Amino acid sequence: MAKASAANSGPGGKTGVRIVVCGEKGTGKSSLIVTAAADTFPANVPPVLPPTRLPEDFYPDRVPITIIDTPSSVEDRGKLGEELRRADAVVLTYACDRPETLDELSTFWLPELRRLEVKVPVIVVGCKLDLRDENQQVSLEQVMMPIMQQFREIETCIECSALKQIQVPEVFYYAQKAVLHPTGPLFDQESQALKPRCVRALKRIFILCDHDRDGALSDAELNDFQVKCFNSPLQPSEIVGVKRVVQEKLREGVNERGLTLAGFLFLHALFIEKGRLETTWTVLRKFGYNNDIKLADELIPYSAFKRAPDQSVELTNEAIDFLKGIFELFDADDDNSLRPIEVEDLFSTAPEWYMFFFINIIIVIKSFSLQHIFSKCKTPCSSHLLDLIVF
Ligand SMILES: Nc1nc2c(ncn2[C@@H]2O[C@H](COP(=O)(O)OP(=O)(O)OP(=O)(O)O)[C@@H](O)[C@H]2O)c(=O)[nH]1
Ligand SMILES: [Mg+2]
Repeated sequence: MAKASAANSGPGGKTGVRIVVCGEKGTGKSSLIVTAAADTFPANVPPVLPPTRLPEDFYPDRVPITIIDTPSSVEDRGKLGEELRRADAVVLTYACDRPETLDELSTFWLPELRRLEVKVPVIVVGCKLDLRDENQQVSLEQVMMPIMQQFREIETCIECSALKQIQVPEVFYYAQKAVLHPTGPLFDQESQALKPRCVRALKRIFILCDHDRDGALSDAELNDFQVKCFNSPLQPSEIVGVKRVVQEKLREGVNERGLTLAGFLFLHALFIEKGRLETTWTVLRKFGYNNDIKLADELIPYSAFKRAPDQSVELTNEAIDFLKGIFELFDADDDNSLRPIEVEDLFSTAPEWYMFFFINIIIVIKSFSLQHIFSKCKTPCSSHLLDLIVF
């Protein structure tokens, strides 16, 4: 049963997206919803529509959307709050022909969402674009930039006209996209940089794709990566194009062996900056990461192997060769030992608890000599320690 529903779910396991539309009275909320769903501008709309469903084939992500219209009267604020608390995303409207409704976004609506602790992406929508004063010289970007800087929860802003059917489907597309491919876990808006957990995950993916472990993705490795994530190969000219874009902005992003880790991370930051978050999310999800950028439990190896008192554990030659290879790879200064910074690098792609676990072992090893540890293994507590080391 659980498997069947997982198969029917969209990116990140979502089976539906609930978008709540709110904003000042008469800004065009209900007309926008009807026009999006029915593809025609309604002559008359009731003040508040019943929930409107957009079928799963409405947008490419194939996740059905439920749009909730809301009342704008002050008496109905309780109902509005209830709906907002159940929202996956909020569409917040103003009217392009009434500048005061834009001002009210920062004086009332956005602070109100914060007060209600609605922590979902907000799409600001300027309705009735057809009525905008043509002499108005300021661009949407100029108007919205300071508001977006103050209220980072605004995912995007867009102007539309339900009457002229301009950019109406886009409104709910962006809202759905903000839910299915959220910015928050990937990118820090304040510092304009990838978040540490995202960097760690991408670094692990890079290492997994760098089959010959030469610190760069060759054209063939890039192509394998592309096929794995997007089911289609890259044309040679596309590979050249990708590398050129990276190299132009970040010289060390490409070397004679291919795309470096710095280049790979840069490329993802660029996708996110350009609003192509679905690209980075597709990559992360293909490699088993969930919406919190944590690896799915079944991908984390866990051995329930228990040693009987008269049994011992030995690594196979293949395991030893593999570990030696890894050791040499991370022994950047070739001094046959891993300095703390090299150890940190070695475990930087592991889940947090893994890292904690290994760093603790290393601390123990550093504070005892190995012989000391083995001599102590006769006590139950230290025998557990030996298990950890063997693991
Ligand atoms: N010119 C123009 N008029 C629009 C557009 N969208 C809505 N309107 C008109 O604006 C008025 C208000 O539209 P509604 O859709 O009822 O707005 P609302 O925000 O739902 O209003 P309340 O529910 O009363 O808060 C109606 O007369 C609509 O016909 C548009 O894109 N262009
Ligand atoms: Mg209405």
